[in-house]
Amino acid sequence: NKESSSSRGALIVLEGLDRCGKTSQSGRLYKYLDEQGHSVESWRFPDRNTGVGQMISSYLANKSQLDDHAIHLLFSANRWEKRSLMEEKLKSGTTLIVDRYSYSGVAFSSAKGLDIEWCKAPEIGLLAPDLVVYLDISPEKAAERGGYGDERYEQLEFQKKVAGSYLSLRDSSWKVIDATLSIEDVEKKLREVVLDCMITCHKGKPLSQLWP
Ligand code: Z5A
Repeated sequence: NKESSSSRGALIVLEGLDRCGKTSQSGRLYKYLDEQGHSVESWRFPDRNTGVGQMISSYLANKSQLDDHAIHLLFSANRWEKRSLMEEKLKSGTTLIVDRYSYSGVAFSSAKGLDIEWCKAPEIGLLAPDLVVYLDISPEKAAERGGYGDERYEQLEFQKKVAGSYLSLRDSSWKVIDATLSIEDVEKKLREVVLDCMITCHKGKPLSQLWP
């Protein structure tokens, strides 16, 4: 399931618990790469702007109820509806910084008790990231950051389960950054691993698909 390509952009995914700093770091990384003259875009999942995304947003805000399997498939569909655009952008040389991806899908749904292999199945065939960065913070420390909002998963007990799910998903290719360091120190470490990855992609590393 490999495809050949040359001088393409990199697919960079940021993962982690709620409030680990993904949004802050995506913004900083985007600004840095853009200023360095790279073609770069900042994406996030769920993408709440699509029809599917609006259903997800309403569920997260507790405005609608859905079976756990059904919401899992919607999160996955939300990635599938962006797949061809993602491939187009990467092949045309644009690097994508993506705040949450399939790993969030599997980590959050399996934390509810759904079978992990069942959770992975609808993600098969999506583009595999060139780099997954896990911003590592304990659920307790994350909860101290300004408190949680009102969204469905923003509860300490549930975040503890999600942390456990992420642990079982992590593999040696993931880059783990201590998210309790200062924003500037996290930013510096993130830049290093991202620039390394971008060089590998520019040199012609082929795009591949989930799950490797
Ligand atoms: N979900 C799912 O179930 N299935 C899926 O397939 C996908 C997602 C894709 C919505 O996500 C929910 O959907 C999410 C997973 C689930 N539920 N939860 N939990 P979202 O993207 O809308 O929400 P979020 O990812 O949880 O984002 P967030 O709350 O915006 O957190 P963040 O982006 O990781 O953190 P932040 O906004 O950058 O920072 C949080 C605060 O900490 C802020 O005040 C910062 O100034 C501060 N901060 C950041 N870094 C630091 C450092 N280094 N030191 C001190 N303070 C810091």
